[in-house]
Amino acid sequence: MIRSAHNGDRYELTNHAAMAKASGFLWNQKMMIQVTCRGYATAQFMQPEPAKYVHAPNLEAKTFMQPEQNYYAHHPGRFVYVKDEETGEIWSAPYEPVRAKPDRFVFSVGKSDIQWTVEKDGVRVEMNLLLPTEDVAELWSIRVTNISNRKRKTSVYPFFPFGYMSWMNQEAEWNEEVGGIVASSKTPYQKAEDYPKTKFLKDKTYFLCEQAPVAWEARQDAFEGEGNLHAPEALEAEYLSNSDARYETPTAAVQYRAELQPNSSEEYRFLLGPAFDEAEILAMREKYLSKDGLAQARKEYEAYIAAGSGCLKIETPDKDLDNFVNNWLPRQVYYHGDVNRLTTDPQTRNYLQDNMGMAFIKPNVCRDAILTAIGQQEESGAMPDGILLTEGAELKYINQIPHTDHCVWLPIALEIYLSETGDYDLLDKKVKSLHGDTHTVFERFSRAMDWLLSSSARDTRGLSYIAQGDWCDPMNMVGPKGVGVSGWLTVATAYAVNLWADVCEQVDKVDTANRYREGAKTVNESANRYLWDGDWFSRGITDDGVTFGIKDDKEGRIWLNPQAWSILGGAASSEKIKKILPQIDSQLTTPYGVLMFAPPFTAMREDVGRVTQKYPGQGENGSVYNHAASFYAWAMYTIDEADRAYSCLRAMIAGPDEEDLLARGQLPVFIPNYYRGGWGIEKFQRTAGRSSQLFNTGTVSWAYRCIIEGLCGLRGVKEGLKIDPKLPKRWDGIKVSRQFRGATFEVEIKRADVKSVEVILDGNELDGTVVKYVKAGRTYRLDVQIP
Ligand code: CEZ
Repeated sequence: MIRSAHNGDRYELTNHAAMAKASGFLWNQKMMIQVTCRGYATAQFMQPEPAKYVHAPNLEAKTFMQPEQNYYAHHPGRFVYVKDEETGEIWSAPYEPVRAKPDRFVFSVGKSDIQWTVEKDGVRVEMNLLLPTEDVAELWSIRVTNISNRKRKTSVYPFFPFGYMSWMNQEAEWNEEVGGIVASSKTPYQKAEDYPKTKFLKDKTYFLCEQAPVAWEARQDAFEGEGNLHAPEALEAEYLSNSDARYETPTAAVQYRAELQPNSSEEYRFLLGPAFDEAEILAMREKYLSKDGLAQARKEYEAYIAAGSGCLKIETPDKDLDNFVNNWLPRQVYYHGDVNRLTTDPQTRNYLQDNMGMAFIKPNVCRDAILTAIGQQEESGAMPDGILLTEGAELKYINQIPHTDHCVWLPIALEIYLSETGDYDLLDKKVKSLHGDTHTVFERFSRAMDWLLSSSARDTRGLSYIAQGDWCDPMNMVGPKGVGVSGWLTVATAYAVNLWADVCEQVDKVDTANRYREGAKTVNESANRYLWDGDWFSRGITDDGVTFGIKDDKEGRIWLNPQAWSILGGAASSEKIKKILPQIDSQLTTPYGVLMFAPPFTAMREDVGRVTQKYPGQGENGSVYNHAASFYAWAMYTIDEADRAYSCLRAMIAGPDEEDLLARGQLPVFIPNYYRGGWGIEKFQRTAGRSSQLFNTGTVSWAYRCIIEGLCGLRGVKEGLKIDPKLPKRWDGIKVSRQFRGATFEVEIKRADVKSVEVILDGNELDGTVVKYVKAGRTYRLDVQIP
């Protein structure tokens, strides 16, 4: 049903029904599109705020991408109807809207394109979607082949509905000038002051055809008639009716007559996208709408994607892991770092984590992001809720709700960047903030850590205030009065401050380092005094002084984050870790990964907040929230718990066995933000493991880091590359190729009868486990023996 193809470059799904929401996604810096195997699509572009060029048929609220997005017959999609002109029978590719059972179905997700091959009754339709690298448009080629042994007379109707574009103004028609259907609209607004903002928006949507069709339909009603999308009335006639849409729902359907000899085919090319005016549409046609234009775009886009291939190739006993890590994981990291989830005001924590992964792909992007972030540091040293990326951008949605954790992510991102590059000069760079004050990077980080340790951020017990949320966005009612504290943020503060102390030490500021270590120590003492619940750390203490995430709680009893981060930050002693880990094993570990907490809430807890109102097992309410799981995996690597780390990471990847894939309903081409929890609870068992299908997630930077620095143990330190692999016990060895500071490391890691890690570098025994003075351009051959 699912197989990897082309050396892992593609994943193919050969069943149209088993995983209806299985999807692939493509992006460039200006747009992204997610398409399901059955042809439904969700696309967005930036102008500069996210906008749509095709719409649902009803008025849509502006919102972020939805988990487990639902699809329905009229959901935007890209389809091709085929009519047999002799029998009158119709079907559609990829599968929707007609839902006629195909004789053969292949949905093939590539790294730089998405393809379908669908066969029915002796006709094959191949659809191919590509994106340009710099522009906003979908580049489609559709090939129809006669695979029967007789001559076939068919009509082929690409159908790309535009949806309800605007309640103020919308129309569509065939435009001879540009050679396609063009819909025009006015982005609705009400305030006069919004007029200038809408004036230059790309309010046209075009569907351009390389070859002129024999007929077209620009009005959705005329296309459907008294039929519906399963059997549009327009297809009963010899020709589509050439109807325009005048303040009627616009659509794009065109008709070609294909008379095909056995084994012969016709190929058609199309462009779909938004534009400001006709001139822009013509320019797009000129640039892309030809065989050569598409071929050129393909080459460029492949090169763009290849630039994000990352720094690691592995060969392990787990081939499916290899495939994911070598092909798909860096791609997803690259997506995050390159487009910041298509927002103009990413949450500060997302921005820093999405970009920290770029340290492994394009380190300069990470560097710039760190500078951009601290360029928006408040004068108090605190970090804002979101980072503004374009002129005129504003803090929106969740960024208007005060969260207190943003400073924590600074040293985390910096640590990864410095390990990877050794670029300590960054610390001396002066950064003028948008508030007008100037400090060096070093000073700015110190100020952020000072803020975390200050009485603005901590109560008299030394615990960190939560306000209306920490890492957990919807934990909004623990501390709105300004009293409640976050157990996670407390131990995370210690982690951040300790990381920063390490950096201080690396640049020989020993006194400063000691001062911060002392700060972290007092934080950890507070955590141990007020948050330890006997076998694990609690999640926090509410405005009214109620400690939660404790043994006595029936719901939300044990939370993963306080455990993982108390290990990272040093609050958890080794005795405590010995108590914590078995609790995580028994209460939080499921076949689909490690839960964010358990049991899920089934009713509102007004002193915890919105998180408890999410559906049990969904989102932050006790799912396998992979971002939280990835923190835990990293924590496990830092204490040599290689098996726990590996199983936690492995569970983030759907498959390989069929049962698992079906439960998740997702192709292993990305890690979703969650898999549903509720495993082992009767009511939720059926849906446990189901993927959110959302590929926006802070997980991937951490997961990639876990593989590189943890599993493979090839981690940068100031002097060079430190070798300390942490393979699962049942593995005898792996091979790794790692790019690091411009050099290539070919590494073979094997179990041997040794007491500690031993490294042979180019045939000679290495003194210690750090390869120093790494020279860019050189290839190093390492033979590593591990106990
Ligand atoms: O958003 C994520 C945030 O982008 O949730 C994480 C948080 O750390 C990330 O910064 C955990 O809370 O507001 C909400 O209810 C949500 O929690 C979502 O917006 C959530 C989604 O996963 C976004 O895709």
